[in-house]
Formats: sequence, C-alpha cells, structure tokens
Amino acid sequence: MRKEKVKNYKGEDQVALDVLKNMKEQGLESTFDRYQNQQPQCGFGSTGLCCRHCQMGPCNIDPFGRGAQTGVCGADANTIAARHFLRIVAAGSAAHSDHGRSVAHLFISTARGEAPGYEIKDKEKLFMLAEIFDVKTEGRELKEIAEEVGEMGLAEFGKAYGYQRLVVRAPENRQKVWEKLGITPRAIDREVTESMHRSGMGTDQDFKNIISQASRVSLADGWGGAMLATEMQDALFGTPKPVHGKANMGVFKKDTVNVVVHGHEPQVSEMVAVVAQDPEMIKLANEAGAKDGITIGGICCTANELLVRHGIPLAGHLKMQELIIATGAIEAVVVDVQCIMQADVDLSNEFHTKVITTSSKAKISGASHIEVTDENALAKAKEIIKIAIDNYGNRDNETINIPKVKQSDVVVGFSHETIKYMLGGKFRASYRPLNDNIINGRIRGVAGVVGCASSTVWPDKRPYLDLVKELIANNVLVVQTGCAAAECARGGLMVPEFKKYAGEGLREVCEAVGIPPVLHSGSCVDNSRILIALSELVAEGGLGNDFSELPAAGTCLDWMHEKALTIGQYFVASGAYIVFGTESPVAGAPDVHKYLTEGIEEETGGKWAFEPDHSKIAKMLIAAIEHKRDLLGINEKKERKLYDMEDRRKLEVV
Ligand code: NFS
Ligand code: SF4
Repeated sequence: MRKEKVKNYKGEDQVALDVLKNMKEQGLESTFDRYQNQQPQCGFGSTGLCCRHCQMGPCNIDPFGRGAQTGVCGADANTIAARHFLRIVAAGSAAHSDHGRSVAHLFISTARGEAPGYEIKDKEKLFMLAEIFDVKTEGRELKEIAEEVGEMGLAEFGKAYGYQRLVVRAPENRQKVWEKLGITPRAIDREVTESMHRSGMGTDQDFKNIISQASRVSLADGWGGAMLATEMQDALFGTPKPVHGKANMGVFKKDTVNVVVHGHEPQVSEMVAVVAQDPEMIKLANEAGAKDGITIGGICCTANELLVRHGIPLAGHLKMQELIIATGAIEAVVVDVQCIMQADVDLSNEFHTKVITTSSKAKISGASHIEVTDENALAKAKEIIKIAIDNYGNRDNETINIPKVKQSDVVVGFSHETIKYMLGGKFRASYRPLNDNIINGRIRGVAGVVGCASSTVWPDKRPYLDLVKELIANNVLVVQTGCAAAECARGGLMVPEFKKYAGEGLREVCEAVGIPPVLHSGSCVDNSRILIALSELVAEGGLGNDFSELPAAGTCLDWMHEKALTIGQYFVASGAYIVFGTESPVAGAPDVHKYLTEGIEEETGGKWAFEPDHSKIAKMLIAAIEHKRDLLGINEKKERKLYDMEDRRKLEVV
C-alpha cells in the first residue's frame, strides 16, 4: 500500500493520471488526495484492535504488550479482532443480500404485471430456479411460476426454519463439511442479525466460535443473497453470453448527451439504458445539440451488469468515479446503491453535472433525488434522461477534457452456462474438456481475480494487469468479476487475441474453444457464478470430490468494501485458498490471524493469506494450485519454469 506523497503523473494508467493532473491544476481534490490526508491511519483500527461496541469504550489493545491488553469488560485482543472481522463480513452479507432482496421484489412485481418495462427474459433460468424451489411448472402459466419462484426466493431472507435452499448446488461432500461444522446458512436476515448480536458487548467471546459465525453469515451471502441476486437478475435481464463491448473513459463523446450509471442494482440502469435507445429520446438529444445522440457509460458493478449482458460501455471502476465527472462532459450521474463516493456531489458542482440518487436507501446531501420503484421505473428513467438532455446545453466547452484514449475492446459475458456451452458445444454442454485439460496439465488450474480496485493504489501502477498476465503466462485460466474485472477490461486483457500472452497449453485450449484466457463473469454478486462453475468442475469428475481438492485459488488485491471480505470468507468456508493484497485486518490478534491463515484449513479445507506486496501474489496462487495438483496426483514429474517479473515485463500489452 502506498503511503508516500503522490506526485508521479507518468505511469501505467496514463488516462487516469492525465485527468488527475488536470484536476490538480484546476485545484480539484480527488479521493487520492483524501487518502494522503488520512495518513497515518489509525493502527488500532487497521489491525482489528479497536472496539466501540459499548459506551464503556472505545477500547484499544496495545499490540506491543506495554499498555492495556483487555477492554473495560475484559475482552481480549482475540475477541475484539474476531468481532471486528465478523461485523465486516456481516455488513458485506447485508449489502449483497439486500440487493438480492430488491431483485426478488422486482421479480414478483414483474410476474404480477405490476412493473411496466420489465419482463422475465430467460425462461430456462426461471425453470432452473423452479426446480430448486420445488415449484411445479407443468401446465402452469409462466407468470404464475415466476410469481411463486419470486416468493420462494424472497422467503430465503426471512424464513423461520430450515437452511438456504441453494446450498444443494454445492458438491455433496461440501454440504457435509458445512453440516459437520454447523455452518450451513439459515435465513439470510437471521444470520446477519445473529452476527450483530454475537459481536455485541458480552456475548460471543471465543474467537473460533465468532469466526464460525463469520463463515455462516458469509455463506448466507454466497450461497444465498448474492446467488439469488445473480440468478433472478439473469431471469429478468438475460443470462450473459459473449458480447463485444468497450471499456474506459473514452466511451464518452463530445457530441453525445453523456449519462453515467453507477452503483450495483441493475433495475434502474437497465431502464435508463432502454430509454436511451428510444428514437424519441435520441431526437430530443439531437435537438438539444448532441448530434450523436446519447451515451450511457457505467461505473462499478452497475457497469459490469450492463457490460456483460448488453455490451453497454464500461467507463471505469470505483477509483475512477471522480475522474469521470472531472471530464466536464457528463450531464447526469445516476446512482443506485453502494460504492458511491459522497465527494461526487461536491465535485459535480464544479461542473454542470447533476448527481441523481434513485433509491430510498441511498440519498446524498446536495444531490437531486428521483425515487425509482418497480412500478414507476420506466417513467422515471424517461424523466432522468430528459433532465440529462436538458442539461447538455449547460456544458462549459472550455473545461471539457475527455482523455483522447483508444478505449479497449472487450469480449465479456462468461456466465458458467456460457462457459459450459462453449466448452462442450450447444448439444452436449459440458465442463469435460476443461477438466481434461486441467488433468493433462495444459491448463494448470483456475484463478478468480475479483473485488475492488481502490484509492489506496495510485494509478502509476496497475497491479491487477501484472498479476493476470503472470497467471495466464503460467497457464492458469483467469475468471474475473467486480472492479478487478473492470480494471482488466480497461487494460485490454479481455479479447480473444490476448491469448497470445498465455502459456502454450492455455493458449491451445483458448484457440480450440474460442474463449479469451481472461473471462469476465460479471459483478461482485456474480462471484456466485464462480461457485457454480467450481461445482461443475467437481461434478464432472477427475479433480477430487470437493472444492478444497480443486487446483483453484482466488485473490483480491486492493480490497476496500466490506463485501469483499465477505466474498473471501465464503470462498474460504467453501474450501478455497484466498489471498488478499493488504495487511491482515486482524493482524493485531496473532491467534485469530493464525487461525484464519492456517488452522481454519483443517476445518473448511480453505484458508486466507494476506500479502501487501502485490508482486508476490501470482506466485502464491500458482504454488497453491500446483500443490493441489500434487495432492490429486495429476502432476507430471518434469521441471517447469515459472514466469517471473522479468518475463512478464517482456509481455507488451496496450
Ligand atoms: Ni465489489 Fe462492486 Fe468495486 Fe469493490 Fe465496490 S463496485 S460489489 S465492492 S469497489 S469491487
Ligand atoms: Fe470496551 Fe468491552 Fe465495551 Fe468493547 S465491549 S467497548 S472492549 S468495554
């Protein structure tokens, strides 16, 4: 993590650096400046040693053993750090799952015909969900089936009894592990509530027991709320299939009305995107002087959702939101929930840009609010686009500074269904070819490179690009979601031609199957797609009987949101090796840290690693994958050369 004063405006992400330089010259502050202003950050907080759970505190534990070793109530470092970890994970589950709940509501309104503009687009997905939920389909009308499936989905959040129903999609052995550990997730709301309860003053004070609840509440997300969000969104908006698109800030044009959609839930942005294509709206835009019509560009996971389903351009990820506003060419920033910086509003006031909030859950002081519901979304999306069109004339052409970069082409949309079809062909969709190529060693394994790209990394470096290049050069197939995916899309890694940078084995397979070596699978809730893809790998046979045996691993480098830690924890609880590119959030409690990075493996088969030096992470993932291959007995005995930093530098990419 970078702590020194930032001043280098030449580097790997020159587009971002150019805009930042411009902002500096205009006296505009960015998230990177604010990060510097926060240094040094509180050591108690960053190592998990601060507790504010009751009014006798806040209490800190001295990590050097000189000062207090317990809080006023006697809670020790282990308890305080484990509770801190649990609350982060619970908050992440709450965020993803509340998103899932909104989708379930929309699903029901759509089935009832109460949500104009929406429809159930993917019937196969609907029937898949119906089967899992034991909803009868024979002789019934589609809307009836959809309504019952929606109700069943919604029930997963608050049902009084039983477990999450989607866990049946995990390998049987994995379900047994969860059962044995007592961490099979129950109702989602119950797990979040219980996490808050247990981590309050005076309840759970045994760190392993606290972490086991972190596992259970995270599983309620991965195999519950987030998975429901993915599947119901697919049923509503379509399951992603390979689609061409563009990524980077250059997607915005001087001669179009530019609308940013930002946040996470695709309900609003889907409608905004539909309305923007309406000839009547395009005519209005032309009349307002925008001769090329309307451009929609996305930020964060809303962008990923629109990109993988419709090829709508992705403008950037989390740390680019202010930079995009600072182009001066944005008429409206339409936001829903999560990862929206409050600073966007102040910055937009320096330009003609209007920030419009749309969710009752997420208002921002100073922004305009147009509340969008399932029922009024189509009408409100029109209102929003009209506001943007009217605002076009207010641009200050002097201050417009859209970076003159070539946007990157991308081919994205690799849902697990699509991967299966591409591997096996439409009539015998199957993961068999992937299993075979992993077993024969052409592909060494699979790495998930997911999660945030945060303001802690100054854009003169692009660690995600280095990491992914090193992985594919070593014949590791990469699957991506979230802002990590957005970063690699911007970086030009998501085109089939990129396979020339892959190792020989991976390249051959990519050529034969017609996939890029770096697969964009969607937003952060879509990590559930990776869970299902891994389940398919296990079910196909030859790679062990559980996730923990697969030659697979995952990473997130500069994670920032609580949701990222939740994702990491549900993968660890599902048996995966996960490396995060920061210091350990429980570094101040060595026992908890040791448990998460070692001891927990004996129970779940998965474990954490925390490594702030991003250049080491590819090797850690490859070593873990090779270790799993050894255990499976599929490793040939010959010597292999690992690509290192120097080899990687020779790989020239855009
Ligand atoms: Ni994921 Fe998506 Fe990005 Fe991080 Fe935020 S947008 S839900 S949390 S920052 S990857
Ligand atoms: Fe301090 Fe205990 Fe209260 Fe936490 S719960 S603030 S450690 S007294």
